[in-house]
Amino acid sequence: MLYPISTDSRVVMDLSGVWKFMIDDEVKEVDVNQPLPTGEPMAVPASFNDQAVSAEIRQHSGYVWYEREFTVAKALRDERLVLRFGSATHEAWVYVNGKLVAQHKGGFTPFEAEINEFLVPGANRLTVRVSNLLDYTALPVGNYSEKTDENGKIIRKVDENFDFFNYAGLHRPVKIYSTPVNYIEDITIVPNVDLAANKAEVQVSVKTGGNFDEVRVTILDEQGITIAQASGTDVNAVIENVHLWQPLNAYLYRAKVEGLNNGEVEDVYEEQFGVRKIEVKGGKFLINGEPFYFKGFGKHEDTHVRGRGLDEVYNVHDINLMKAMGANSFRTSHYPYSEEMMRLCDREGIVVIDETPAVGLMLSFTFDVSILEKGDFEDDTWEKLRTAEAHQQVIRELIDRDKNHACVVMWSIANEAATYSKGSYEYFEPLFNLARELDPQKRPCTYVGIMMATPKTDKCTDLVDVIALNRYYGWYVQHGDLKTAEEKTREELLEWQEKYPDKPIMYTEYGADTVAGFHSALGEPFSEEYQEDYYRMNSKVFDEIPNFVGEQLWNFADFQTKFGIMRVQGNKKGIFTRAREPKMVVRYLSERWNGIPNLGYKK
Ligand code: BDP
Repeated sequence: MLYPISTDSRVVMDLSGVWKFMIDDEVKEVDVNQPLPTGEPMAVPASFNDQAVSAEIRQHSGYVWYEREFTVAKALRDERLVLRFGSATHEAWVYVNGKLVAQHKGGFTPFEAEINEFLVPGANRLTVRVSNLLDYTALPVGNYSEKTDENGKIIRKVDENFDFFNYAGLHRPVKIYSTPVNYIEDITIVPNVDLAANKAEVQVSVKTGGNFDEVRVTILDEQGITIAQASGTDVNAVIENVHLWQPLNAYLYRAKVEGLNNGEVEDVYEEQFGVRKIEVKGGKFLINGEPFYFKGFGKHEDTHVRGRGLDEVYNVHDINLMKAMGANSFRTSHYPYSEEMMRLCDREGIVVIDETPAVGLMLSFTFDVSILEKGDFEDDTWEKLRTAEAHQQVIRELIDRDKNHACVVMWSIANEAATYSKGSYEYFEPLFNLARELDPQKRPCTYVGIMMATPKTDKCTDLVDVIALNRYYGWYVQHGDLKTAEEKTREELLEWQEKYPDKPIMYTEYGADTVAGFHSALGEPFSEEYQEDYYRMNSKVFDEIPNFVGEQLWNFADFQTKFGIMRVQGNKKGIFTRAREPKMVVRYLSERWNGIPNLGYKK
């Protein structure tokens, strides 16, 4: 799916701003043919939860309504007009002048609809009903319950089966873009690099709507100089002396795609792309033929007041903080991030592990691994969950959206699922097959494994290209005992390496809750000293393991969660506070990471 941009043939209108908002109390039916009976302001894009100073709004589970007016200039009315949502979390019903024009489930991927037939001259009313409900059919997974109060009103409740606040609303930009009636619908770019010959063959496939006599593809370099040109909806362009996209040293070519009729260009779209080669071989993760070492983070889209709403200021700032630390990568834990962030990472050379919103696929929890090691362990996760359909849909939508991004080097199909339980392989195998079939660039695939999924208990490792581990030795287990934690870390990593000598291993989470400003001469847990000792211990072990190819810690910054006895104002595992002030450990990690090359570490 193409990102909406203005070109010689296209106009983009941004509907960001202050909309009207109300909670649906489910007592009085909302009439979409009338303006919403509310004066409550709500800024878009953003979560609704923290903007209003209202516990009722913040904690609401159920449906909410948004509305605003818009006008389309007369000059555009004969164009094809598309209303597009960057995301609506988690489900949306969209009405233009009271008519349903789109419905979409899944809170982290874009959707759009042509709206020409619903428009009137002058003011048009755009009304959106949004649900933040999650259950056993949805991703992420929520524990859903409802009851009826004494007045007959339904009280719904979502208990997050995951460790981040269930922020919701119109999180990403809402736009109307125009295209001509004959238009470029999609572009797929696959660069095949010949490293030895220093050249690349770039396959560009174009999907069109309507009719064109000719489709013309031009490849331009960063200076705007034409490198290649060809006609057709499936072209192969050769780039000699290719300028590779490298981690932290991005180079972006452009594919200019034009649709022509009678020799005249009707529609034009430009898609940026990077040329790079990703391989997993002999226990190494190779970018452009060289072993890459992941240094970075699991993150969240999470900022003060905006919640999970797009915040480009924080996006730019976060990437600058990463670069200053010598980091080179992050994972979009635990859902697809905004398209704006993906474009920024392409530009900045930040390496991304792109994750689906499949989190919370685990209905029982224990740190007692010995139970899992006994015979054929089975809990009721794969019996009770009905997420397969949503999972397939999101894999389709994520790959469709992000397939051309140079920054994306691997797909993460899930975070911490019950891959130690019987039935998990049967659940995941078709999903891995689907991702591998759909991705035109055939990137590696993984899932991120929970602590209980050990070399002995995990049932799905055969499916992954890279063993990605979330580990909390020294925090959730061996709490405060870094010496034993070190032994356990080493023991487990060596066991993985021995069992799967060809698969690279990396940490996708490790961390310790740390209260900024809390210090301890004894290095007690929760102190800034403990956080630093914890990371030093882990680094030491990582450097001993030959196939260990990366460290992405948990978490970049403190973030908001649901209320819980282990959470004070949310999760404090950030190495930055939520306001992005560094904790003490940032100095140590910056020194370590600035000393580790992106390519060629552990040759
Ligand atoms: C892991 C989860 C992550 C949590 C983290 C933690 O993947 O979402 O926030 O642990 O407990 O289980 O801090």
